[in-house]
Amino acid sequence: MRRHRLLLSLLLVAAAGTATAALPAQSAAARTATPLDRVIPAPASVRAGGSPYTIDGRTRIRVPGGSGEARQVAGYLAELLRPATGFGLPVTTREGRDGIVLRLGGRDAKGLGAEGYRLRSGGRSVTLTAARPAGLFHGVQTLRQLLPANVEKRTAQRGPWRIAGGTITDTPRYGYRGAMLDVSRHFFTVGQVKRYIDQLALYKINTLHLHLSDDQGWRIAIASWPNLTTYGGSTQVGGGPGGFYTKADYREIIRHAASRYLTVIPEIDMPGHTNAALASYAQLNCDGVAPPLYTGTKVGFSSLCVPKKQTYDFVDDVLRELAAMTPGRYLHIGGDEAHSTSHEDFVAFMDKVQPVVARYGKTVMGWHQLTGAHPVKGAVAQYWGYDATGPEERAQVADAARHGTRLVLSPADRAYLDMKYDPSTPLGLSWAGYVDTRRSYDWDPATYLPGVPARAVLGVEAPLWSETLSTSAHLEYMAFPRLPGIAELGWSPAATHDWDGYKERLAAQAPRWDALGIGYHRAPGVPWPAV
Ligand code: TNX
Repeated sequence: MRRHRLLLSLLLVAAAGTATAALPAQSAAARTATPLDRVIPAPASVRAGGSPYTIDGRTRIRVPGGSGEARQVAGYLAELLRPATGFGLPVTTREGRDGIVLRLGGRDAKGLGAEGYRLRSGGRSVTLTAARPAGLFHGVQTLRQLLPANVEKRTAQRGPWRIAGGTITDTPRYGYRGAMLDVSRHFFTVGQVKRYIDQLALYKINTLHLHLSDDQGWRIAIASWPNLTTYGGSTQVGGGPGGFYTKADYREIIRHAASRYLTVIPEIDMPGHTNAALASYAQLNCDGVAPPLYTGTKVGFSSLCVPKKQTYDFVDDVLRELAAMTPGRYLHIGGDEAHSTSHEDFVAFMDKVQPVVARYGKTVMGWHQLTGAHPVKGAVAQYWGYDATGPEERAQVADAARHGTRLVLSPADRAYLDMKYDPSTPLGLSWAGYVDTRRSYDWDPATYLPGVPARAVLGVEAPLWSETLSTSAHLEYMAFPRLPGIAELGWSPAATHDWDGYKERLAAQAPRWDALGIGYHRAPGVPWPAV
């Protein structure tokens, strides 16, 4: 029996040899294993050494005694590796000391928390250990980056598929590591959003904030106010056809995000940025007259009618339906650039709407203008100021943070992926200045806002506003290479922060983006490999 099996595996290896004989040769760089620390985000701790592990035709993916979720992660890993390696990579729940082993819980998982993992690689196996399935998933992203970039291709490639020997122990600095996509200014389909989610997951981003409504379009179906989407969703910047998500579409986005361990935070921006809603329902306007749909890019001209009772019936219905279809903890209520709302009205509106979020079992998130009203207990404010933001505004945010409001940091001249890299960037805006790759990486979330206690910072988020962006290629050109830098600020310990080292690791991602079909910007200052 044993001999029989040996013979079989010899045959398999031989077959694998002939099958790959016709494949393009692997570059020298790909033949030597990637060092364990050449990963983004930088792992918290790396101990290199020992023999590498090589994935081959006999490799199994083991989930010893595997629970449902651990098996799903194993299945995801198998699907990731099979096309390029050409190996079967069967997933098994049998114990064994060889192959790729995914272990949930146990002694070795102590201290790894909700998202951490340990990766041990040696001659016989590579083992991922985590306390929670999210940790296994993040470990898989590390494993993936340690393999040659060709592993991302969907057709058979030549190996070897080697993982350097040693141990990585890795836990995140912040629990909130977000990216925002504006699907209002230009609409993006479910497929486009899923594609972006997959790109975010590669860098251990765990939150997708969807900007679902703005002046130019309402993108989420609300059954009690159907015109919001049928009319309010019918256009976009430049006058295109727009679009919207049915509840089933939205659930599909949430399902896909969850499969990549991302939580979705939906945003309904209020009381400004509401022209699409005002155009859809005349009764929401103070004068009872619906304005026309808007396809330009100006901000700050619209407002819900704060004194009117119908406004709160509307808000209640929208937040109730949104809460019912959102498993995550947060509902984002916007609150930025309400330039057509008086300060008194803004405060009255925010104070009235925040308890509605709580009534439907959710926690309020808002842009940092929320700190100019009275943030409720537990509220999260998203800071989007920049170097030109005045000291009073910063002080107001810091003051709220000292009184318990938690912050997500998205400084516009650092974290906004829609800012041009430099004057020659064909897409994007520049109101916050130019944001080159180094600038977006080179700051520290813990010390960025003076007077904010470190514990008030939940994490970071990279927003991508879409006034000038209408295709996935546009999104990717703006997000790559800056998004991985924000992801690293969210995950990696401050001690790993170093532009000179980071730019080398960043450059090493380029072949992976090529293999994934991501058209990144070859930004100056990064030693990109020759094409
Ligand atoms: C400011 S950031 C806005 C958005 C724009 C963005 C463009 C924020 C909360 N409001 O309405 O799309 O600038 O960069």
